[in-house]
Formats: sequence, structure tokens, C-alpha cells
Amino acid sequence: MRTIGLEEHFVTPELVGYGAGSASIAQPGAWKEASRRLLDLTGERIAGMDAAGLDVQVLSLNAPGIQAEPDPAVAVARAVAVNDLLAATIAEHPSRFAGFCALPLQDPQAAAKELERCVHQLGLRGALVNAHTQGRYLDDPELRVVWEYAEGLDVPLYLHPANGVDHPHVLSGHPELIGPMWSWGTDTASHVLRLIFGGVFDDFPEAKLLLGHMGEGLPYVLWRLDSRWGFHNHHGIELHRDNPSEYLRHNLYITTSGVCSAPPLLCALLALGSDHILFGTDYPFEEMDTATEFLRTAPISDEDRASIAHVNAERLLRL
Ligand code: GRE
Ligand code: ZN
Repeated sequence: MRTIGLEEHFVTPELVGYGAGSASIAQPGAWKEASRRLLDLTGERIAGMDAAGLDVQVLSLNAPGIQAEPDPAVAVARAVAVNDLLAATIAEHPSRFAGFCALPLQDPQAAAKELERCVHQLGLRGALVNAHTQGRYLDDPELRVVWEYAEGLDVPLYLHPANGVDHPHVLSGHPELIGPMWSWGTDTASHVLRLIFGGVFDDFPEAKLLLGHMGEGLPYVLWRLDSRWGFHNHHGIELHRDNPSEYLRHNLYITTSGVCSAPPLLCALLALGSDHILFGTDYPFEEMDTATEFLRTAPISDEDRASIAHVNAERLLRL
């Protein structure tokens, strides 16, 4: 069964320093090993893909990537350089790799133009954004131009977690809760709700948002969101659709990255439908063979398995 992974990270020697914040929340040995594997693009990585039966990795720069650069001009130059390098790597192995570009959202107009360049000239399949950019989220009015281009080009934006600007008080005194185990997921789910209630999908109804980690918990809470939205003071917000879940069912696509467990997969299938779930591994933070073995043995129909493994990615990313 052809298998395409959508959350497959890499880094370059020039950009590895942006990961210092992620390094600080990881076990030192684990971070060292992950960094080593992130820096390898075509050696051990392709051997691991072969061993795991992963045909294609859709590569993305590791978090927080370009988002961590404070200087907009440097962000633009570095995004262009890393996107060129990504395209060159794919060109050497066109049957094994595709890519999501990095966007210098510090300069929204330049980011929109870079997205267009990456799709039209470099053949990349969309963009991956790591959480906030210098405190700015994707519902920011200045970033509407990026959604406009994404919708017009018909490519998805993949929202990946990263460290937050600050930490909610409920996490105070508990640094172990900050990072991919917990806060990254709740932060990312909150970011998605900002997009819905900030009107992004009303302005761009065919925009496509990709989310890793089996949807960061959102498939589980659809009914609750709708029920309590009906109860809530709307604070002047008027949505075009009646219920928040309608946006999650229409605009949201999720990947299985970093979650190799049947109960959340079955929940996601029932909540979003098999057309909206795609495969991903979260390499090198998870093992490719663990993820492909999970996909092969999950208690789902073979039709759904094929949709998740490759059919949806072929459609959404035109692979
Ligand atoms: C991830 O992408 O899932 C990730 C990082 C950094 C540290 C841990 C982790 O980007 O899981
Ligand atoms: Zn990841």
C-alpha cells in the first residue's frame, strides 16, 4: 500500500539554532539524537523509509523554524534559502520526497509571495507554520493575505506546535507540562479556535488547514463546542456557519502524526470522516516503523486505510 507521510521534519546547519527553545524542554540525549536525524536528508532517512515502507515524506522545516527569527528581512532571506534547498533535495529524489515551504510571516506580503513562488516555481505543496510568529497568530488581520493566497493557490497550511509566547497560569510551577506532551497540543487547538472565531474561514471558505497529532484533541470535542456555543455570550461575534464543528468538518484536515493509538483514530474517523485524515509520522521524534505498523494494523476498513495512507494526500497535495 502506497504510504505518504505529511509530518516529516528536517533542519539545516544554518537554522538548527532556532531549535534552542525546543532543546530546552527535551532530554539532552534525546535532543542530540533528534538533531542528528533532522540534519540528515537523504542517507539514514531514506533507509528508514525503505525499512518502514514509507514511500514518500512530505518534508517540513522543524519547529519553530523561521517563525523564531525576530528580524523580518532575515526571516525572508532565510525562508527563501531553505525553500530553495528543500526543492533541490526533492528534485534529487522526486519519487521519495515532496515538501511544505517555510513562510516568513514576519512580513505578511512577502510570505504570501513566497508561498506563490514555492507552489508555482518550486512545486512545493503548501506551507507549514509553527504556532505563533513573534506573538502573532494566523487570525491576525495582517495575515489575511496569506490565507487569500493559500485559498487561491488551493494549497493547505499545516499548523504545527511550538513553544508559546508565555505560559498560562495553570501551568505555573509545572515545566514538565510545557512541550509536546501537553501544552503544545492545547496551544495549537486554541490557535485553531482563534481561526474559526476570528472569521478566517468565513473570509476564505475553501481554505484548508492541516493539523498533526490526530487533530490536537479537537475531533473529541465537536459536540461540546456546538452545544456551549449555543449557550455562550457571543461577544458580538457572528459566524457564517451555525456551529463551530461545521468549520472543523469542512476546513480541517488532520494527520496521524505522533499518535499511534486506535481509540483517537476511530474518534477522528467518526468525527471528521475518512476523507479528512492523512498519515504522518512526526519523524524524527517518533519512529517511522512504529507509525507504518500502526497504520497497517489499525482496526479500520481497508478502504479507510488506503484513504489515510495515500488517497487523501494524492488529492489534497496533487501527488
Ligand atoms: C515535534 O515536532 O513533535 C517535536 C519537536 C521538538 C521536540 C519534540 C517534538 O518539533 O515532539
Ligand atoms: Zn512535529
